[in-house]
Amino acid sequence: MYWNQKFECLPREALKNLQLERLKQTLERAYHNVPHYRNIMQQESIEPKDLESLEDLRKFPFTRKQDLRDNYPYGMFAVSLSEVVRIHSSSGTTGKPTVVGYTRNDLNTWSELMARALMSAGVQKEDVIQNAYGYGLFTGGLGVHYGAEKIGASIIPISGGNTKRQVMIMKDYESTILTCTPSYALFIAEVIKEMGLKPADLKLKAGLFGAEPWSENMRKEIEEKLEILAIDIYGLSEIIGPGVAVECKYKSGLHIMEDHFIVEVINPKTGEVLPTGEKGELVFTSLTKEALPIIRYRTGDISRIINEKCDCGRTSIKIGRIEGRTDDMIIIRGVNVFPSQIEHVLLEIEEVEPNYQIIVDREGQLDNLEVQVEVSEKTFFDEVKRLESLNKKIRNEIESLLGVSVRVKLVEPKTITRSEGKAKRVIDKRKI
Ligand code: DLL
Repeated sequence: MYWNQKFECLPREALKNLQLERLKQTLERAYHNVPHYRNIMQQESIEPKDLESLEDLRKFPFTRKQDLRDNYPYGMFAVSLSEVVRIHSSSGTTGKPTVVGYTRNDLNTWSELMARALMSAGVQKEDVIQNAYGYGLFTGGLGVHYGAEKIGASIIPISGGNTKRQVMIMKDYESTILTCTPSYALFIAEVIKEMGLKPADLKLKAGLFGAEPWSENMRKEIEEKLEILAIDIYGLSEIIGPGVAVECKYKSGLHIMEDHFIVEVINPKTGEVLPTGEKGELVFTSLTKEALPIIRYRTGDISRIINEKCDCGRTSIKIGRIEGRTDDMIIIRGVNVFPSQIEHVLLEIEEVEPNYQIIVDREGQLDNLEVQVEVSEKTFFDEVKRLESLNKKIRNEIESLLGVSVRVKLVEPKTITRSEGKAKRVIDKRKI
């Protein structure tokens, strides 16, 4: 099902031509209206007119989150505030937030992309969407909201939190689609069970989950526990919000909305563009944005490009699931560790739940890695022997995958704090 078949299935040649034309306009817009872009291009002795082909994009300098911070709040805008009709921002963990603005046309584009994303997951006019992404400065809530209205589906703007009420509304209003972070979807599944309900008592059939890293095993858990199709949706506020890329029902990568964004994958250390298929940092360039044109934005997200024909008929290239971030990589005694690797191991083990936390600390000169994970309710907490062997099994598997020693702490069900938005998986207590 397509929202906009013409653009979603544009032949590659036509798509490339469109990208080139739009890229030229974007570079001009950025150069002439944003001092930051003009300065860095001048420093690198490059100008928009030096771009003759799409490949020439790699000659242009990157944009980093720090650039948005340095130009806080509105310095990266290419239009005056009188043309801006919406402002969002993302908090991040350190420093000033990143502020992003949208013109009326930008909002139309974003709604269009979200309409495509929702339809790619099978959403239709008749559907009732329970939108449990947070409404507010975060782009998740309003992003989904406008896309849903564009399609003409019924949207319930419930936002995150108050999980019992979520479940009551889900049942009584007969929600068919759930949109929220994957960790919150699992929490909702837990509360459904606690309230004595089963998936069959609900009308839910699919969900679009994103805004935080999750794994294939976590998808399996969500699909089994809620008896739905779970679709991965990706995006970031600096680029537009949710709707930069989304899976179709074949779940074999996330289709990039290539008529609006160009994606590159680079080596995060050298900045060099990597050949198709190699894993590296995603870099996006916007092609149609007016208020905040963005050139070669370094996302910090790690993935790879999948250039294969998709059975759904969309012609875009895809990216693989986000495998981690360049900045959430933890270095334990010199070994690079991604939380997603630990999640992968944990979710392969039947006796534990997908609720975990990774704690890094330092004793003297030595880094300690501790993984706290909840055992499932079926696993009796008083059977010491069984717990010991479970602990050992998890430890062995993590150690053989990562090559670093780890302490595993099994905790009782429901003791790890649940998140209603983005889950915080890693607590780094080291003071380095
Ligand atoms: O999280 C936008 C969004 C809302 C996407 C709702 C999907 C659904 P930010 O708050 O700016 O925007 O955070 C962006 O979240 O760089 C990734 O690290 C992470 N992220 C987003 N989607 C995914 C995903 C929104 N599907 C940052 N898988 C990004 C893994 C994701 N990580």
